[in-house]
Amino acid sequence: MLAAAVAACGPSEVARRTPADTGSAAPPGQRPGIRNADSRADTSLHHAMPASSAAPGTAGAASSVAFHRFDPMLPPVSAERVTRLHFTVKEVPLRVREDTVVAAWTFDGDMPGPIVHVRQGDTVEFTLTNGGSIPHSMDFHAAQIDPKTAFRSVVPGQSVSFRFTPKYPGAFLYHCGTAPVLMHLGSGMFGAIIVDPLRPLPRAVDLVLVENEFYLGAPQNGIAPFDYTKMLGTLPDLFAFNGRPAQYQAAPIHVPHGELVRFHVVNAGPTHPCAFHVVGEQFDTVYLGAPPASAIHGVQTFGVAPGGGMIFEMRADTPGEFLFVNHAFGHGQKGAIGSLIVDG
Ligand SMILES: [Cu+2]
Repeated sequence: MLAAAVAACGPSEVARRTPADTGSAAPPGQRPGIRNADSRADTSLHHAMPASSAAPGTAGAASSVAFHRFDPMLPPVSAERVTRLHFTVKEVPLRVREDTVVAAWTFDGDMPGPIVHVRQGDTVEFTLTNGGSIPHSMDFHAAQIDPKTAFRSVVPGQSVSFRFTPKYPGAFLYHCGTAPVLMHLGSGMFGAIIVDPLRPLPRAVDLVLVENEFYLGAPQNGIAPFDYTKMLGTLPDLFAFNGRPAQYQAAPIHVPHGELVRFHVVNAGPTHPCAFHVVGEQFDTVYLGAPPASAIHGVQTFGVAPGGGMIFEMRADTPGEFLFVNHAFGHGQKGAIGSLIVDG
């Protein structure tokens, strides 16, 4: 029943439905061959980068790009203790609102990328293949690993592989770390990896919300590029949970009354914190660190730092419609808002 209430639209479906051709208009200075062999150490080189926007899609592609609601349900954790992941970088146009198509840089064709769900102590064997037009990389915040090797950038057509074992449970960000990170992270290259503790948390309706900001330039052929100068200015045009501003107001998330609801909130930023709050409720539990440790109770609002993730639990005392918001309301008003309907 719950599954039926939440629109089924996994990232892989989106990838199939969106045009893969992104054209060849990558901005000057972001071609293969630029100095970005290491994903973090060369971040300081952003001064040398042009204040440019993302590559637009092919001419006329915008009208053929359909809107898809992003499924916020956490997929089940595998019974296998080794998780093999193979992501492909795709630079694709994405419709994020009825009137807005953006030139996104993505993992597997959607923004955010696929939700990954593993267990503490599992082994993650990861491969990234660069199907884009410029170098890209992958940085898992759930990993403790030599970043210079694992998180290195790869040029188009090549792959990088590494493995890691999540040491702590929690809700973690992953993102492209290629310089300038602000541009890559800010153009759609992010997602969530949820790591369960060895002893599972109480049964709940598990939801994943990844917040991000949009800094957009003037549309070209109906497709808005991401604007690096605006990113540096840190005044976003839009915010979203799971890549589409206010998508869960248009199509709310339904849960049965009496169920524990667990929000795994990851903040991709790239710059602003998320003051997570549910109107008409309080969080029974917020885990400040690796759950189930560091739990606090009776919380109205709690901040999720950019680059961070927090787990929030609530059981609605009454059926009704509960808005979940970034209570930094200038940001909530720009799209970091959604509706949770607790059915009676
Ligand atoms: Cu990238």
